[in-house]
Amino acid sequence: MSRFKWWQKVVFYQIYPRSFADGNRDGIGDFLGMTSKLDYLKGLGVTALWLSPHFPSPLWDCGYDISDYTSVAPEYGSLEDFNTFLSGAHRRGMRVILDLVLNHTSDQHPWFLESKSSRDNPKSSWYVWVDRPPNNWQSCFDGPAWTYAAERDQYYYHYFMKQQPDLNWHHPEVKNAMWQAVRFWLDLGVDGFRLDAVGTIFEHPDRPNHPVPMTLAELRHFSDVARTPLEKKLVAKYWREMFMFQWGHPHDLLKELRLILDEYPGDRMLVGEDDDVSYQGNGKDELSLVFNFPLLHAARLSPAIIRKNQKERLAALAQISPLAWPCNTLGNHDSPRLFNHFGDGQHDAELARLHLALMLTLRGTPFLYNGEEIGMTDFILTALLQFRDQMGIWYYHTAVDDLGVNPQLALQRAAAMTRNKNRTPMQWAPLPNGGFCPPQVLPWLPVNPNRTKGVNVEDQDKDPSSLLNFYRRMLRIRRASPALVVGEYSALHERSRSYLAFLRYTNDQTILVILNFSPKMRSLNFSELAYNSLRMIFRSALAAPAAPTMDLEHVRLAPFEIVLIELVRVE
Ligand code: TEU
Ligand code: CA
Repeated sequence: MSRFKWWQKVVFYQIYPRSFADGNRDGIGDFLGMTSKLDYLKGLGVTALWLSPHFPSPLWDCGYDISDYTSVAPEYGSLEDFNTFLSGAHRRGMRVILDLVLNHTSDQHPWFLESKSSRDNPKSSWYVWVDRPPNNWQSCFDGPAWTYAAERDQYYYHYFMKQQPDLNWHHPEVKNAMWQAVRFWLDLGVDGFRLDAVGTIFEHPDRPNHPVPMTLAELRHFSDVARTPLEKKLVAKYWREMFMFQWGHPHDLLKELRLILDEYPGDRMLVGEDDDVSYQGNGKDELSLVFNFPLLHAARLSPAIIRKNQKERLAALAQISPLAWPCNTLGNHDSPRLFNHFGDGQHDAELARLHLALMLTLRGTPFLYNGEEIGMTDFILTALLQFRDQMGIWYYHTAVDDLGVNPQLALQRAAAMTRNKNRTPMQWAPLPNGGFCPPQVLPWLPVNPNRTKGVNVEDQDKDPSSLLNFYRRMLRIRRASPALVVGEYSALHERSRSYLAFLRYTNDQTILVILNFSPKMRSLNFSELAYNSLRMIFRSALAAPAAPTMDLEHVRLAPFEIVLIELVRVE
């Protein structure tokens, strides 16, 4: 496996710093807390960490509105605390990448405050200023994309919230300033970056109107009320078209960034928050990875949908370059939590195990999201005062004030669409605040009540049959199986609608992966496969049907069972 880069062999784990571990007991996660959990992460078996932004921020977008790119938000600790965390992770053989938000800064960043102050200061064109809105562009968060600044009697552009003004990346000084920030963290030894919203960095130069006959608020409302297949199809079309002129492909910029990282030792890596494989360039001159978002955004995970997704993704990557590497994920800080999103309300515990097995057996680098290992679920807030995601607060007020939606209904809709639900504090113990912070301290978001119903690390740590111990076991199996880490993929039994079967293979190892997505027992025949002997690596059904001898002609699968068999060929 030595010919592969470290980021092709690791399992990433996304930490949302504000919600992971509170070391100074103020209800907000911090580096002290994160450092105290490095042994937990090592024991879990993840080998690379992605931190959502830890930089100073006014928190309009929970930290994705940055007011200082080369510092640590005081509530998360000091730069020294960051270095303690980084060296602690490296000492345990774990890599660390940071979140790099290139498209925009906070409107409280000194760069914007200066730019906004007049029309002729040194930073006046570091952002996108116009005399009046040239088009109907919308922000994806809060209404029109052009906001007025009285100080210079002009409007500035923002793809996201008005508190997140877009940088003008055509300006060479913007690039130099941001590359300095990149070098600051690379010099400290970080192993790479997750590039936030790379597609929004450049907009269409002619700034044409989008063709959708409604505003963002009306489209969000239409998304909520759409019922017929035609309406739902129109919703999807409108979401695609509303922002189509506000996205671009910054390939040249990313090539420049890649060259900076390549100056440093240790194969520093870049993963883009996008699913367009063209960002992987020729396999080594742009991004190392992009996410397989089509799988994350699938309506449900069925064998047929997964098979089609893999066929398309692997073909698209192969077309880019034999070096282009896949990357799969089923959850992050923006998406509903995997456990309920891809559960069916009846077999959620079995499906959570099946979906993890899928992430760890598909070809490519898996990204896990903190809390999924204990089956954390979305927590739907019931009071606007609890909201921390402005996207939801804006939607509530717009729905009530502009669209006349009933306040109770608007609150339900806003709570369902916002990202508070999948960002609640990590549940460490069956305690009042889930062991995240002391009982008398108010956490920045409420802790999901299911913390006392077994959804916590402490209870699951001592239960051999818990999801947490299943994650630990599956991660250990993957680490010990080169074919699962770097092997090729080939689908089997492609017409099956109830189970997924495929091979992962290298020159030295072949593993048959079988995932039963149905609640029914199966008896399968894989006699078409050539082998001399078999080695059962793992099967998840403890009460698996006792097979007289294990042969591939009669593979009995229990409901939702995971089976990994090594096919040994003795030449
Ligand atoms: O998200 C970019 C992006 O895709 C969002 O428009 C996403 O669709 C939205 O969060 C609704 O799900 C990145 C970050 O992941 C997100 O947390 C930030 O809010 C956003 O950029 C702005 O930095
Ligand atoms: Ca932009």
